[in-house]
Amino acid sequence: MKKHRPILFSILLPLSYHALSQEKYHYVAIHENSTQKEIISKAANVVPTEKQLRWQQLELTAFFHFGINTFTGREWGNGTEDPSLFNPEKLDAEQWVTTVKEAGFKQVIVTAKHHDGFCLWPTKTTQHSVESSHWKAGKGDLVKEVAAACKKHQVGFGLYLSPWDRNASCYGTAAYNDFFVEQLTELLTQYGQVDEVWFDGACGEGPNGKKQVYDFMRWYALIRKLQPQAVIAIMGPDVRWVGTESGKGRVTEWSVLPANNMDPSMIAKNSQQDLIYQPMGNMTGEDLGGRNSLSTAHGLIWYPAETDVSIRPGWFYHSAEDAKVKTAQQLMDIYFTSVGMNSVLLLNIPPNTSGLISDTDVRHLQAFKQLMEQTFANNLAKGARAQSSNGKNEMALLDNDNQTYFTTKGTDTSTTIHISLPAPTTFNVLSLQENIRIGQRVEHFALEYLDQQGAWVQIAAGTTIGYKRLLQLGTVTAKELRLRILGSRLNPTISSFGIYHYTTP
Ligand code: FUL
Repeated sequence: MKKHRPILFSILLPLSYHALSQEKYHYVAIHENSTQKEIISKAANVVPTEKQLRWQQLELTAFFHFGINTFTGREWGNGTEDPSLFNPEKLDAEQWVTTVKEAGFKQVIVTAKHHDGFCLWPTKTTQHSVESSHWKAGKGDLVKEVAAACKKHQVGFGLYLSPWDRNASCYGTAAYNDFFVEQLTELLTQYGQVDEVWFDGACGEGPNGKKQVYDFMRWYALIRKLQPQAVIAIMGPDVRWVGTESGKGRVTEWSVLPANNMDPSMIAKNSQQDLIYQPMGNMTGEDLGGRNSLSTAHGLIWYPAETDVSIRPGWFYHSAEDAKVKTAQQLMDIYFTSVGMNSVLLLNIPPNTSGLISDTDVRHLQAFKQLMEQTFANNLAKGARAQSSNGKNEMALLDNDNQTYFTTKGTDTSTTIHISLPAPTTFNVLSLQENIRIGQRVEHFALEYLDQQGAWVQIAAGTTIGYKRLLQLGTVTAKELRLRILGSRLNPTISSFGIYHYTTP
């Protein structure tokens, strides 16, 4: 019989969680003879690591795709581009960072090196960098400027370093791993704190191209040593690609997944597949962590989704796309289907050839921020009374603190919470949050309101909640509401209930 051993991270949470807690872990092994009930109960106790929790709470992060492609008009450079093309004369990294900060983004990720191999910092590993460009007479360091702007404005700082490198002559040989480790070491030691490292799964070499065996375990160990607070995303163990670049996440999004292919060493192994975007098997299914997928799991892991999407059709700036910048309303739609579907949004805003975020993008981001504020500034359920016959701590639902939570008595996995609003209220958005410090549990919920004839009418229904679930509903005006938790893996732990009114511009 195959033995599975809990790896790395078994932890016990503080006693305040005692009421519900059994042991909490970020990864747990499942033994072959486990019953479905045992598996589900284990899944309900898998929790994020501290860095995963911090990352999840950011909600909005920004991507800056910038590099030689900005000047060639390409999306994927082939590595032979002349560095002298790179000359963003008005480059202002503070403009990048303050633009996204003012729009509500809490962290940024800059493409230090994309697939073309051109490095945005002066590196000892190659001549193919800003050092060989005319920008600042070869004395510029873009990574440094972005890192400094982030530090100054207290925004998280992340790095994208493409594993696939079309310029490096050693790509395809064992020496490439040393080269890559040297690049990573420079980036992780010269620019202060790094909060996210993003390893892209893309590789367009094709069947007859170069084959590189990436030494992921070495890379992960280096990051853990040099920047232990950083999450490692996509081809990494902390954050998973949501499976699409459309901005639309999953209606049913579990952060706890079967770990058959997903303990850190397996992530590395599976990343060797030729499949673009599928480093860990099929990440595009409709429900990756539902009961069916768990029933054959050998282990369970907290592995949350990140939704990356660009504000423009391309990842890099192209003037031909200036009229195609997503509007505030489109960005709101994306917010609902990413953050509102238990994911973090990574929105790409590519700076232009002068080295600035274009006016249109700035305006649309400002309008998005306004819509967000208009919609979510006030929870319309504020001041309501909440009551459940088999629940406890109902008022935690409305206290605006996601560390406190409502839960059920005994071992109840379903409940009805009656919410009595102070006055008839018009709304069209429901917001729910689970306390993911305890785990992700809710499998099925519904919202009802009392109509004028005295009948309960269902206006919303959903499956998973996780860190946050937003549902857009038909507009209703009501005073009495019922939130029904219809199924949960263990006692549900709901930290927040909100209703809002979103008016599309
Ligand atoms: C993909 C890349 O190929 C795109 O160019 C872009 O960087 C996107 C975020 O990831 O895999």
